[in-house]
Amino acid sequence: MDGKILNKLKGKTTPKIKEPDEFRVILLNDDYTTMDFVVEVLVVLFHKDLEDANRIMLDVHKKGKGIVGQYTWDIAATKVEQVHAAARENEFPLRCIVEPV
Ligand code: TYC
Repeated sequence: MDGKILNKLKGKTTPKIKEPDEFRVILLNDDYTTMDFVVEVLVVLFHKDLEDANRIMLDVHKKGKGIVGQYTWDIAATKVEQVHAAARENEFPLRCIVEPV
């Protein structure tokens, strides 16, 4: 049965608000960015502790990519820009991407 009709029958209204969509920031491996730089990025830009930062960096290094975190669109897009700006400044090819959850 149609959801709205069913809701009416039950005396409910269709919810008009929903949680904001979430996006994953995915870090990509490369052969040139130093491990230390990746760890620094994870600590400074993503507020990971050293242990988490090392774990994520090694996971990306071994598997080719890995999830750094899940954010709303604006935050995710800003993180990606910040990573690319820091990488560019330090002449590393480090890349990250956003994907919908
Ligand atoms: N593969 C790099 C190295 O061996 C380290 C690295 C890890 C680079 C994670 C990017 O997202 C990355 N120096």
